[in-house]
Amino acid sequence: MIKIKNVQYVKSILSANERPIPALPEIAFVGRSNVGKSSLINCLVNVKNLARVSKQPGKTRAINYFSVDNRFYLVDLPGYGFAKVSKSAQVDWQRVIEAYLLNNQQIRRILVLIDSKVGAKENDRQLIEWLEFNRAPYRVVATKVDKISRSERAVQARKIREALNQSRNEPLLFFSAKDRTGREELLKYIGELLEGSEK
Ligand SMILES: Nc1nc2c(ncn2[C@@H]2O[C@H](COP(=O)(O)OP(=O)(O)OP(=O)(O)O)[C@@H](O)[C@H]2O)c(=O)[nH]1
Ligand SMILES: [Mg+2]
Repeated sequence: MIKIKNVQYVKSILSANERPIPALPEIAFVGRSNVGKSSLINCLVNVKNLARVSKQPGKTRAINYFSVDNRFYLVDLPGYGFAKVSKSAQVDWQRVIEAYLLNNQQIRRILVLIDSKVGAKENDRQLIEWLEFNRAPYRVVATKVDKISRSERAVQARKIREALNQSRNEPLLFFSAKDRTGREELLKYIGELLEGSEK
């Protein structure tokens, strides 16, 4: 498991060519608005208000970079699928996200967050399909797992995999920023990703 000592907000960008220097490995967080991306990042690094959390969906509008021990970046992407946002703004966001995700050699993993209780929606399925098509490395993290019972986990995991057309043994990580379920597992996973890439 990686130890995190110093975390800093680096910058917010709207286009891929503004990515921070130095280039470091990047772990990206993507998912629907309100799914808990910013909360997960705060929980992971143990800093309360690092990434902004909001009750208003659509809060994170730019791509936010956080540097961890000058070793790698956690990247908080804007959420998609928020109904109150105009169609043209949705398309803009999609462009921003896709441009970031494509042709980025620094990305070690794209963590696709899906709400444990709500499950995967059509736009989640489209994102996964797009990631697969582009051979982008991703893994699904089911968030807010404190909202469902232990026995519901397996049921929800099956539903999410089905909705995303994934195989039954596709790994899925459960996480809760509220009770910190899955935090150590995710830190361990990120540690493995970084080790693999630093060799
Ligand atoms: N119960 C519960 N609530 C959570 C959890 N994580 C986040 N929330 C709540 O969900 C809401 C949205 O959380 P955010 O972290 O802002 O979600 P986001 O994905 O960053 O949202 P956008 O920036 O709008 O895309 C907030 O009210 C959080 O308090 C969790 O693990 N459990
Ligand atoms: Mg956010």
